[in-house]
Amino acid sequence: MRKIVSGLALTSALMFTVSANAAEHVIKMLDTGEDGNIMVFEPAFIKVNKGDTIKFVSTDIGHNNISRFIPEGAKNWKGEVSHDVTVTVDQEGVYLYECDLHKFLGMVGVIQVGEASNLAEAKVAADKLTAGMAMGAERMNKYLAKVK
Ligand SMILES: [Cu+2]
Repeated sequence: MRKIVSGLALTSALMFTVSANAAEHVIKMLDTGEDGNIMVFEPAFIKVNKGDTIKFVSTDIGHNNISRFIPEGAKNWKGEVSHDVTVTVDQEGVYLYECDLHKFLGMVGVIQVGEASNLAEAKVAADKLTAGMAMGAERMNKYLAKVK
C-alpha cells in the first residue's frame, strides 16, 4: 500500500511540473490596436518558452492567421477567416505569421520561442514576405528588432 501511495504522489508531482511549465498566450486579431494602428495582432511580438501554446483569438471578425516562416522541424498552421487558432510551439526559434487579408497593411506578427538561432534566416524571409507591402515591412522590422 505504501508503494502505491508514493507512486501516485510521484506521478502527480510530474504532471504538475509539466502543466506548470507550459503557458498559454493569447494574441488578439484586431481591427484597431491599443496604439491606434489598424489591422493588427496584439501583441504582435511575443517571446515564449518551448512547449507553450499560442491562442490567436478572433476578437474582431474578418481576420485569419497563417504561418509564413517557422524554425526547422516546426509545423505550419493555417487558420480560417474569423476563427480562433491554437498552436503549440515545440521548436525553438523565430516564427513569422500574417493575416493574408491585411498583410499589405502590415497585419503581421513575430513569435520568439526560446533561443532565436534562426534569426538571420527569419530576416531574409521577412524581407521577401514584406516586399511590396504598404506598411508590412515597417511593422515586421519593428517586431523583429525585439527578438533578443
Ligand atoms: Cu486581417
